[in-house]
Order: sequence, then C-alpha cells, then structure tokens
Amino acid sequence: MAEEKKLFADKASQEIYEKACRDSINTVFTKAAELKPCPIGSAGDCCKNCGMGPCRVPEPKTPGAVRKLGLCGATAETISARNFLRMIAAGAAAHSDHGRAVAETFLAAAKGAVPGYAIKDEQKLLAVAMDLGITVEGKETNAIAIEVGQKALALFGQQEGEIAYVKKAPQKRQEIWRREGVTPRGVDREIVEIMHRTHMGVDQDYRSLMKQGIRAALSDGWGGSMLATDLQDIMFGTPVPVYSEVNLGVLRKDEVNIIVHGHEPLLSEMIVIASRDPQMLELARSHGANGINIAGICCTANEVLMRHGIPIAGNFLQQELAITTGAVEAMVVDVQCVMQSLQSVASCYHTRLITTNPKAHITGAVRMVFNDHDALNSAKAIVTAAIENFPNRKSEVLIPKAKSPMIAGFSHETINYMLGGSFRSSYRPLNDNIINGRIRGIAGVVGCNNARTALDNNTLELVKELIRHDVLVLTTGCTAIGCGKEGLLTPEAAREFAGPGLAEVCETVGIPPVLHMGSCVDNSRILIAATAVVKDGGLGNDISDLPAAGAAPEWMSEKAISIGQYFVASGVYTVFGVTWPTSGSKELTKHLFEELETIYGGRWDFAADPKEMAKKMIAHIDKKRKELGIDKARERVLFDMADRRELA
Ligand code: NFS
Repeated sequence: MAEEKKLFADKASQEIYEKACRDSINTVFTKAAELKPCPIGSAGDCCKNCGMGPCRVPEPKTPGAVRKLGLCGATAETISARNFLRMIAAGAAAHSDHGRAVAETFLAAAKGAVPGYAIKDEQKLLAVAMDLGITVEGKETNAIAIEVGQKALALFGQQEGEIAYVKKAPQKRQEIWRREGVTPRGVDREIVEIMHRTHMGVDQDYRSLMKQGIRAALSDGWGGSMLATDLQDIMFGTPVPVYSEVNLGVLRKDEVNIIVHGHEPLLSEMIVIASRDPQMLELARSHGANGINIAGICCTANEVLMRHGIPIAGNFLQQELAITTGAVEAMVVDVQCVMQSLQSVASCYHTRLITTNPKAHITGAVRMVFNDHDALNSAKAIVTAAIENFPNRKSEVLIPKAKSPMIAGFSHETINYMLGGSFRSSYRPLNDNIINGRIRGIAGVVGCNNARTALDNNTLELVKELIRHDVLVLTTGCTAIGCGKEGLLTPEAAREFAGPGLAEVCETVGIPPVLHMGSCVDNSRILIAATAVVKDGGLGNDISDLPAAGAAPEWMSEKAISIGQYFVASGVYTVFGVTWPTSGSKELTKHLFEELETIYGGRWDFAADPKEMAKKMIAHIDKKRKELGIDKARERVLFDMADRRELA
C-alpha cells in the first residue's frame, strides 16, 4: 500500500485508485511508494556507457574531499552532459519516428495507395509545400502532395545543410543558430551524432556536447515534430475549436468502451471511423451493448480530441486506472508512454490489451498489427474484438461520475482566425492586448504526469497562478488533459480563475484562459504561435524578446527534455519541476541555467514548488515587459480596471 499522502488532484482517480487497492492491483502509485529513485542516477552522476562501469561519481559528502572521476577520467560534468544528451536523443527519436510514420503514410496517401487516407486540408498542403520550397503553380493537388511527402521523408535523413523548416523561425533566431553553428541537419543524423559523441572517449567537453544536444533538439522541434503536426493536419484536418469531455467519467456502463492510448493518430483515426460504421454498431447491439464509446489516453487522446471531439478518459497516470474501472473492453496501444504493467492490470479484469505497432510488443498482450494499406479493415478487426469482449465483463464495474466539459482545437491557424476573423486573420489583437497590458504575457505549460508527485497538482497550481496574474496559458500533452479535468479549458474558467485583464480579453474573444493546442508533437504549434507574435510586430524581433515563458511542472519523459532543449534554444525561459537530471553537476547546471541565456536568450531553470515556479515565470515575463518598455502600460490598464470595478 502507498503511504498516506495526496496522490491525485481529481476525485475520479482517487475513487478508482481505492478500487485498485481493494482489487489488490499493483499500480504505479503503489510501486512508487516502495521503489525510490536512485539518488546518484537521478542527479546525472552515474555513467554506464562502457563495460568498466557503471561509474558513480556523486558529490563527496565530506567538505573539501576530492570528487571521484570515472575510470576513464570522465568528470561529473561530462558524465552528466552525456546522460542529458542521450535523453534528448531518445526524446527526439520518439517524436521524429512518429513524424516519419506519418510522412510514409502521407506519401502513400498522396499516391492513392492507402485507401481511407486523403488530403483533407488543401490550404495547409499549399502552405507546407511552400515552406518546403516546392513550387505549386500549375500543379494538381495530388502532385503537390507527392512532392511534399517525398521532401518530408527526405528531411528526416538530410545529411548536409540546414533543414527547410528552420526558415520558419524569426530571422534573428536563425542568425543566432548560424552564429553558434547549431542550425540542424536532418534529425536522424543529429541523433546518431549524439550517440557517437557520447560513446566512451569521444566528446569530453560539456559545452561542446550541449551544442550537439541543441542541434538534435532543434531538428526535433523545428523538424520531425513540426512535420508530424503539419502532415497530420493535412491528412486529418487542421484542428478548430471543438467541445468534448474529460476524465474517467466519460466511460459508459452500457456501451462497448475502447480506449486508444499512445501517440500516432494513423490507427486511432480509423478506429473512430470504424466505430461509427452501422455494421459495427449492429454487432455491438447484438452483443448487448447500446453503442461503441471511444475514449483516449495520453497524446493519441489529444489527437482524436482535437480533430473529432472524442472524449478523453485520462492522462498518463490514469492508464492503469481506466482498466481498473472494469468497464474497458479493449485498450488499443501503439507507441510511447504505454506502461508494461497494463497487461498485468488487464489480466485482473476482462480488458483486452491490444498492441498494434510493429515497433512495440508487450509480452502477454493480444497482437493485432495495424496495416495502413488496409487501415479500415485493421480498425474494424480491433473494434470487433472489443465488441466480442463486452459480454465478458466479470468484476464490479465502477465508472466515476467525475468528468468535465472542455473546448480544445486551438491550432495556430485557429488562434489566428479567432483573433482576427477570416478576412483579416492575424495575431494583432493578441499583440495589442499584450502591449496594453491586459494580457501580461504568454506561458506554454506542457508535459507529463510523474508518479513522484501528486497527479496534476503542480500543474494546476501553476496554471491557476499564471492565469490569475493575467498570463495566457498555451498547453499540450498530459498537462492539457489535467487542465481539462479541472475545468480550465472552458471560456467560463476565465471569469472564475483569470485576472481581470485576461478575463476581459477571453470574454471578448470567447476563448478559455488556457488554450489546448494538441499533443506533444504539437508543441511545434507553440513555436509557430510565438513566431507569429514576433512577426506581427511591437514585441521585439525574436522569440527571446517576448514576455513569455515555458514550463513542464510534472515532466517524466525523455521527450520532455528534447522539448525543453528546443524551447530554450529558441529563446524561451523554461522551468521544469519534480526533478532535475543534471543536479549532481554544478558546473553543467550553471551552463544550462545561466550561461545559455547569454548565448540564446533562453535558459533552463528548475522549481519543485509550483508557486515558486509561477513566481519565476512571472518575474521573467515582467523583465521582458520592462525591456520592451511596456511595463507602464500594464499598470495603467489595471488601474483602470480597478477603477471601473469600484465605480460599478
Ligand atoms: Ni508527452 Fe504524450 Fe503524456 Fe508526457 Fe507521454 S503522453 S508525448 S510524454 S506522458 S505528456
């Protein structure tokens, strides 16, 4: 049993966790209470990159004692930097391999080789084609799509020269990257170079290592991830505001519940279509169910939410709990953030855990590999397996009442349109409201849940503190899901939680104070939004000039480290919570927390306490407002607001 401390910010999770304890399920929460993180490894002070080690080189406890080196002489700085880079490599690889899978299907779709997939957003196709340097005049849509698919695929393995998407960044940013020699080539090459440089006896200077970390991270953020987002938008539609619901309460007692969990929307899009097929619905009825309910977990959830309004059952730490309800006929998983424990939890209930991706097997799970050349039939086979499992519900079914309404779908294109209208879409009103001080600044709050801290707790405290201080929050990933559960993704939340300036803007435009921009590859949308703000003018010439900050209060995935690194290198002050993976090396941490700012205008920081994190971010935003000379405007407008309230 886990020790008695608060584990969840939401009631539904608590309720099902108690059921898990009653059912003797060994969840991530019980394991976290029993298995503590290794203090040396978590600080970055352990090198296992060769067979002479692992060499552990923690800071000596006795003052003045000489710190140990690795057997090869590697210093704590080198060891810590290598570990950090390998996290970036794994994170960038995960995002970008997802992007590659999308690009492969995209190209096949453009050639008409994969029935069921098509070009949905022609306007975005043209925009992406031009970004990739393709001439579009006089060409048919499909011919353009084929060229886009080919160029996109080639971009992953680009050996020499800058990747095309770098040109989407503000001019000044591109110049900084060129000056520092970190403008990336293709993501495959940059990741391989990380693995080479961090091999025993290669790059042994943490500054040099960290530059390679930046190259690889940039090739993810402005490369692999951005391509994933763009190509998915073209194939499945660019998100527009959509209403849905979130939390375990979206499961239905009388319907076949299918959970799609993981990251790539290629299959889940098809499952959504299959679940609406009259034949499938008839089959469900013949098995005693009143319908088929699709719900998501993790970023697959965000993908199908953004484009179809499919409800979300929960975020990362709720995956085992969803099965524990006893109401899930099938959990369909592909890649990333899928716990191996799911199979043992599923085996205690009737749930079929179905693995679908050629790259990801789970021992004991049902294997139904997804074939994108016969996508709809692949999806129908999975839905059928779930339906046939409906009569097998055995244990007590407990679906919590808790679920919250939310509005998602805030792509960059949608924000542009909502602010400016279809004839003059622009970020101008946003910039004006930042300049006049109604909006103090912008924060990107993203990332995971982490079993070392109460689920969603830090996220919600941080986000509420930010919007209370008139900071507009952009969110993605599991953080967005956490915000949804708390009701922060509704326009009404502005009145309840936001400061007067932000609330006024949200009410005028009709948007929530926290904008859900999608999955974690969609953090690229935040880069594009920040660039759009720069390009609209009045707030400096670069992302690093903006009154903006980033945070991942409950990160756990290596992907988060890659994301953080590309945000920092793009000029964003970025704060992480829970734990800091280089904390054992003071010099390296100083490089990341201080020195990088003098080079890139952005830097890393750490704060375990969400209030402290908010304070740091707001202080950074205010510093930027001062540098832009717009600090006084805010005082004026807020005085006016207070005045007006008094009069009322
Ligand atoms: Ni992002 Fe999305 Fe969630 Fe973290 Fe995992 S699902 S890709 S890594 S846990 S936010």
